[in-house]
Parts: sequence; C-alpha cells; structure tokens
Amino acid sequence: MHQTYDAALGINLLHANQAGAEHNRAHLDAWGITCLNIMSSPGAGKTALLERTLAALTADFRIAVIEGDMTTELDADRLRQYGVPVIAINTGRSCHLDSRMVSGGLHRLEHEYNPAEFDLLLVENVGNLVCPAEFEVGEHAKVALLSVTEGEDKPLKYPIMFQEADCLLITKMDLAPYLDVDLERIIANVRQMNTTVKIIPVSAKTGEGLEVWLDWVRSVTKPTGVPA
Ligand SMILES: Nc1nc2c(ncn2[C@@H]2O[C@H](COP(=O)(O)OP(=O)(O)OP(=O)(O)O)[C@@H](O)[C@H]2O)c(=O)[nH]1
Ligand SMILES: [Mg+2]
Repeated sequence: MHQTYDAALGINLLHANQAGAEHNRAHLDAWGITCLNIMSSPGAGKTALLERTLAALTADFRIAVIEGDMTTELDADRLRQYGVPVIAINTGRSCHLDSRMVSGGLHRLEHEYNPAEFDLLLVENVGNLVCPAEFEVGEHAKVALLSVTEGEDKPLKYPIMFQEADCLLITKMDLAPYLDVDLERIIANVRQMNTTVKIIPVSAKTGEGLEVWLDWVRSVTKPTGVPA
C-alpha cells in the first residue's frame, strides 16, 4: 500500500527553505565567499575529499567549513586538523542541512571571525542521496559524490541529486579494479540526468583526479581574503 505524501506541505517547506537560502547567499556574496554544498550517500568519501582539498588549498585560499552530521563531531574533528574554522552542525533527526541551520552556522562564523576574510566555504552535508539535493542552503554550486561501490544505477534511481549537481565526483576509483563496475555505464547514466555536469573520477587514496577537482574548485573561487 502506498503512503500519501502531503504535496502542499512539502512545497511550503521548500518555499520557506528557498527564501532562507537566498538570504544566506546574499550574505555570502557580500562577504565575497564562494560556497560549495558537498553531498553524497553516507560514506561516499566527502570528508576524505575535504581532507585532501584542505591540504592542497589552504595556502592559496582562506577556507571555512560547515560540517553537517546527525550526531557527533567526528568529521569536524578530522577537518580541524587542517587549521581552518570548522563549524559543526548536528541535525538531530533531520537527514539534511537546511538553510536555517546554515544561517545559524554563518552567524557563528560572523561572531568568531571576520567573514570578509574568507574566500571559500565548504559545506559537508549529511550523508543522504535524496533530501540534501532539494534543500538549498545558499550555495553557489552543488558538488555530488558517487562512489564506485554504490552501483551504476544510482543516477537513475536518485535523479534529483544528479540533475542538480554542477560537479560530480566518481569516488574511490582505486577500488574499481576489484568490483564489477562499469565506469562508462555510470557516466552514461549521469548524462541521462544532466548533460552539462562536470564529471571527475577521483581517488582520495591514490590522488587520481584530484588535480582536476582542485582546478575546478580554483575556477569557481575568487580569492578576496588574506591567506593565513
Ligand atoms: N579505498 C578508498 N577508500 C576511501 C576513499 N575515500 C574515502 N574512503 C573511505 O571510505 C570511508 C568513508 O569515507 P568518509 O570520507 O568518511 O565518507 P563521508 O562521505 O564523509 O561519510 P559520512 O560523512 O558519514 O556520510 C572511510 O573508511 C574512508 O577511508 C577512496 O578514495 N578510496
Ligand atoms: Mg563525512
């Protein structure tokens, strides 16, 4: 039996969230910060990618992180080791960050630092391939990760994430030789959903593809602050 979905309630929620996202983006624009919303299913490698990204880019850009997890500061603590401000947001029972939560994070950034000094805000969303794609937080671009262990069909089964993404990283490429996975099939399925998304196969373990990813991040980030 199908459960009925209250479409009107869903639309109202998304509408309110969108207004908050636009408000957040106006603040980010005023501060000269580029914001990337990084999303994937649990464990696809978001934090591992951010570790490699921070290691490579903190010399050139002033970076802050908002780390969304239902509970714990485990990921936030991993990223704090790179010497950047990491604002942890625990979403409790919610499976995604929303614009109100991120607004709270921006207020904390504003309270503790001079936000105009930052160039780049990396938001690690809660691990979930569905809801984060629908709830904008004020980002300038959406980055989705899909690991090779998840199966070629995921872009077809979870279309919104792949339709919305500006950049898609196919992660854990080092594991591909051990799996029955067809990279060309993954890419073809992503292309069915999105003809323009930038697709980058990467491995946080071996470093494969990371320069292409870092170049993409550089291309969307304008340095305005003073490197620490
Ligand atoms: N072999 C391999 N393992 C990886 C790679 N990237 C991440 N992992 C492993 O995958 C697991 C999950 O990685 P995380 O970076 O924590 O994934 P996440 O998407 O941040 O997970 P959540 O925040 O819980 O959703 C860890 O055991 C990582 O070591 C990779 O490129 N290759
Ligand atoms: Mg993580």
